[in-house]
Amino acid sequence: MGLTIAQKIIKNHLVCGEMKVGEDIGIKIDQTLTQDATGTMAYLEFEAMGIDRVKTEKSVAYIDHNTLQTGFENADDHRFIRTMAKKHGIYYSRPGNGICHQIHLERFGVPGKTLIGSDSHTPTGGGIGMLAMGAGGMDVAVAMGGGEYHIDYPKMLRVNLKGKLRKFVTAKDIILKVLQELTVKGGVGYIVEYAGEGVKTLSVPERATITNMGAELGATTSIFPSDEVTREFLKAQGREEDFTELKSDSDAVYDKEIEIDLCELEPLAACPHSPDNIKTVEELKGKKVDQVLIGSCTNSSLLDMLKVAAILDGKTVDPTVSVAIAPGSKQVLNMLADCGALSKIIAAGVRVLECACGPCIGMGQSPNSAGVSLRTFNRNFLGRSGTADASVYLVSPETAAAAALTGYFTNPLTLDPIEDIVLPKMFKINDNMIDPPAEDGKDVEILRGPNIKPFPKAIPLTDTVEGTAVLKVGDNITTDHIMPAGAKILPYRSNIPYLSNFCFGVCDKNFPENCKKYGGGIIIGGENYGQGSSREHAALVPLYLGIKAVVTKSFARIHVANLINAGILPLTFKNPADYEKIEQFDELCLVDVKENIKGEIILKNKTKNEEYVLNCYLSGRAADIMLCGGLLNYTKSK
Ligand code: MIC
Ligand code: SF4
Repeated sequence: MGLTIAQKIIKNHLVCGEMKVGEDIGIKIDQTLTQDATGTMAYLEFEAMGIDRVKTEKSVAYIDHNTLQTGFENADDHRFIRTMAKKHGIYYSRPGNGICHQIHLERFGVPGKTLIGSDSHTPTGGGIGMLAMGAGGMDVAVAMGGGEYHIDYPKMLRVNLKGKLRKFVTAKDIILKVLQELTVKGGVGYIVEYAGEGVKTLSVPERATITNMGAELGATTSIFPSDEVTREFLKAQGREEDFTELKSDSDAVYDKEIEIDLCELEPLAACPHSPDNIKTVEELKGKKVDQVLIGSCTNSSLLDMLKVAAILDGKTVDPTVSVAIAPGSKQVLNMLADCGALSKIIAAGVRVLECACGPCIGMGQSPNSAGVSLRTFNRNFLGRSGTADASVYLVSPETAAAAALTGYFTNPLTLDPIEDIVLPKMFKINDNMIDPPAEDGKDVEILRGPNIKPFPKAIPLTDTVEGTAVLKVGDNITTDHIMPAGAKILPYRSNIPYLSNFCFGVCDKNFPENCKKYGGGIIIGGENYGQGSSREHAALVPLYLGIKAVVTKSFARIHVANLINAGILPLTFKNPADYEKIEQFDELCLVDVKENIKGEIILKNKTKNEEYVLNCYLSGRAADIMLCGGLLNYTKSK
C-alpha cells in the first residue's frame, strides 16, 4: 500500500510504536522552535533536565510575543532566553526580527524534516513540506534533549484543490472554507494533506497561510507536497540545497477526502467568536468597521504586504478606521522599504507596527468599545483582542485592505484591478538579528530576573482522588478561556503564582478563590476542551491551584498532552449525558485510579449519590508519566 507525504516522514523518523491509527508513536525530532511567551518555561524545564547542549539538528529561540515592554518583566525574560540559547546550542532570534513561524519558513525550515514548536501554529512549516507540530513547552524541552515526541498515530485527510483562485480570492479564503466544512474540531486526530492541480498554483507563503490555520481545525498538522514551487522559494532564500521533492504515492490511502473548487471560492470571513463561524464577505457587505489589522503568522508575508500596498496605492484609508500593519519579519519589512511599497502604505495613513505578534495576542491595539475589528489573523476567541465586547472578524489581506479604504465590509472582488504580484527571484538575506550559540557554552552565565519563579511540580498519582467540582464549563473551551493572554497578563508567563489570579477569568472570576477555598479540585468540561494555543500554562496554572483531574466529553490534542505532562488526569465521560448530572461544587471522588489508568475509572458523586463511568485509556507511556507525576519526573526516572 502506498504512503501519504506525512506517513513517509513519520516512517523515516519512527523511534517506537506502530503506524496504526490511534496507537502511541514516538518520532525523532530534527528541529525545535520556541517563542518567548512559552519559551521561558520551556527553558526552565530544559534546565531542570540537566542537559548541556541541545541534541537536535537545529533549535531556534524566537522573541516575538512579549515585545511590549511596559516593565522589566519581558525584557528580563528575553535576556534569560538569550543567555540560555547561547549556553545550550540554540540560535536566538532577537526581538524585532519577526514572528517565529514566518522566520522559520524563510530561514530554517527544510522539507521532509520534523519540527516541534512551543506554539500551536508551528504547522506553518507544512507549507514547505515539513512535518511541523505544535507542542507544550515540556515536550519541546524533551525533544531538545534528544527525546522523541509522542503523538497518537493520526488518520489522513486529503483536501483536493481544483482549479485556480480568482484575483482577490486568496489562500486565507481556502482555509476559511476548510474550517467551514470541517469546524474547529473536524481536524482532531487527522493530518491534513493538500493535493490536486490547485497546489501548483499556490506559492509557499500561500501554502503556509493554509497550514498555519490548520491549527484551528484541531488537526495534528497540515502539509503540502514539496515541489518546484518549494524549490524556487528555497532558492530565492539562498537555500536551494535544502530542497527535496516530496509527494504522496499514487495509491496512498486517505481516511477522509474533501474537495474545494478554487474557481468558485468567494472571499470569506470568520465571524465572532470562532474561526469556523464563516460567512461570505458579500453577506457582510455594508457593515461598519472600526479597525483593520494586517499581520500575524497567518498573513504577514512579503506577498501579503505587497498586495495590500498595491490596493492602497495613491489612496487614503477611511478616517473612521484605525488601520495598522505588522510585517512578519525584518526581511519582509526591509524588502517593503527597499521597493517603495512601505512608502505607499505609510502614505495611505496606515500605522506601522514592529515585526511581532502584537495585536494578535492582545499586545496593544485593542479595539474601541463594541468595536468591529477586521484582522488577517487566525483566532477571534472572545476577549483575545483585549476589548471584551469587541467583534473580531478574520479575513484575507485583500478583504482587510478593501474595508480600510471604505470603512465598511467591502467585497474585494469590487476593487480596482491591481497588477499581478509575484515573489521575488531573490529575497534580501541578512541574518544579523539571529545570534548563533557559543561554540562552547560552559562559561556563559544565565541571567535571570526577579519575575522568573519556579514552576509547579506535579505530584505522583494516588489511588483515590477526591475533589470538589470547582468549575463546570461548556463546549469548545479554548486555552484563552483557561489562561488568558494580553498585554497585562503575558509579562507574568514566568510567574505562575501571579498568573494564577487570572485563571478562567473569562468564565468564572471566582475560580482562583474557589480553588483556594476547596484546596483545588476537579474541572468538568464539554467537547473539544482546551482547543487553541499550545500554552502549557493552561495546565501548569491549574496544577498550581490544586486541580487534580479534568473530566470532559473530549479534549484537544496539545492540551491533553500538556495535562498529562503536568500530572493532571484527563478523563472523558463514557456516557456524555452524565455531563449534565454534575453540578458545580458537587463533591467527587475517583476510585482505584492507579489500577484502572489504562481503562475505565469510576467517578463517585458523593453529593448526588451517583456513579459515572469515565474513560482514561492512557497509552503505556502516558500512564507511566501520570504514575511518575508528570513528564519531567518520568524523563528523569529514565
Ligand atoms: C496563540 O496564538 O494563542 C499563541 C499566543 O501564539 C499561543 C502560544 C502562547 O500562548 O504563548 C499558541 O498558539 O500556541
Ligand atoms: Fe503570534 Fe498570533 Fe501567530 Fe500566535 S497566532 S504565533 S500570537 S502571530
